[in-house]
Amino acid sequence: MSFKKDFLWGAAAASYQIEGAWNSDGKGFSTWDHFAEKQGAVYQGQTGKIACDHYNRYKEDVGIMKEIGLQSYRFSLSWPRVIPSGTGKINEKGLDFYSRLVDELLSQDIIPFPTLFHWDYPYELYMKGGWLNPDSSDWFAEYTAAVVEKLSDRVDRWFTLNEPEVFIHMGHVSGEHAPGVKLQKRDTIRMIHNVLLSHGKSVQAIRENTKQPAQVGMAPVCSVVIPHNDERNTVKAAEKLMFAPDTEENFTAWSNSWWLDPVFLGHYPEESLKHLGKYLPAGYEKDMEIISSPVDFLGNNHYHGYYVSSDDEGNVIHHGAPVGEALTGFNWRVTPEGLYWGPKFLYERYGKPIIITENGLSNKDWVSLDGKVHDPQRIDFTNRYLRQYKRAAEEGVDLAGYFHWSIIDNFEWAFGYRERFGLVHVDFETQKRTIKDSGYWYGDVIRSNGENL
Ligand code: GCO
Repeated sequence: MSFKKDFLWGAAAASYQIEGAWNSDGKGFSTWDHFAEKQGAVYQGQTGKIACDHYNRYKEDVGIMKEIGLQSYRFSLSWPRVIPSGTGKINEKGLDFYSRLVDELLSQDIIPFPTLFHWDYPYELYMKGGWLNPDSSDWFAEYTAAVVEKLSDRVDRWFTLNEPEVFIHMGHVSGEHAPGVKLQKRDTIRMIHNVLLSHGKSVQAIRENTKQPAQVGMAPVCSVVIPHNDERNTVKAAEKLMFAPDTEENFTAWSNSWWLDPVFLGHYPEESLKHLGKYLPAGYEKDMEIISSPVDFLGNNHYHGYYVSSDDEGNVIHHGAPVGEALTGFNWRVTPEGLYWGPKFLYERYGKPIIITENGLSNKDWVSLDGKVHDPQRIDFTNRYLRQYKRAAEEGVDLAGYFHWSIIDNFEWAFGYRERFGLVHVDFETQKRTIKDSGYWYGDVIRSNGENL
């Protein structure tokens, strides 16, 4: 046995990417509703207005999850569906959708594992400065409390934020995602601090409002640096680079240590503060205790990493893609060792159980003449990554779960419906679902608790 007996096997999705019903039953406008209106922002002008129509088809979709054999479903709630203006009046119909979804999951013995925020931010709050506003963390805590009050009699585990590195960098630095702004370094660092504070206040709101003991964590990207060989110098160089301090010149919003040290160690990385501390809000130190409110696990959304080695003098050597290497539908590299080294390095630094909250690939899937969707690439990709993850488990890394991205083909942000990540195929003209070969294969992995890998 390599994965623990209580290891949790699931699959993930997110509100804006699958729900549709963009303005139904009192839902408020989100920054992704807004961004998708912008000419050229999304592939072929596609939007999440309908998506997989999961808002209306959730019972069918939960039935498919049951047929596959999922133990848990990681979904996100649309903040403006719950509180249309972001703060203040709750939209009971919107909150009721998630209550019904939770009931349906539990009726099928599937554990609900919600993420409170997966990028569809209330437009009305964006108009008030969004995450830059000093009140933004209180807004998020208020929303968290409303959701936990409603669902925590049946939900006992939560993620606060999904990939804050992405919604800050791509949403507010490069502008490729909603809300599509391009902030300067000072504003970005201020915004990151407010997001970290939002996470901390959300953890506290969960602890204060839950109706039963609950587990809480966050689901960041955690960019992974992979040793090109097992030599000691190389491993040390890769781990050092994965948590490298930030400087004035190299700061990006992707920094693992800048994001995770405050949450898990209670402080920003000292070396980085020498360069970037001047951009933090005056008195930021008083927030660090809230930011580092104890959590129960660390999520890691891993798709691909990059390889490095070290020469005898400790100089880092970057190993680029070999000619003709395997690539996914998105032209992402296939780097399965990342699901060994990433969890290992993260566990050694932060000491919290690891959950792979996303892992998967987009693939050029279609329904074959036999009516099935044959996706051997997804099976082979997932087999390779899970074997590496299993290796980490066998070596004692505390692994609590794995969520495949995604349960269903969905709206892939700026690429619309071009990229198919699902274990289940969707015909977006008819909304017909077809479980892919990988979905059936994954069910066998779950039933064997990974022993058949
Ligand atoms: C992310 C998001 C998902 C994406 C998936 C594929 O990690 O970017 O959490 O919403 O759809 O990762 O890019």
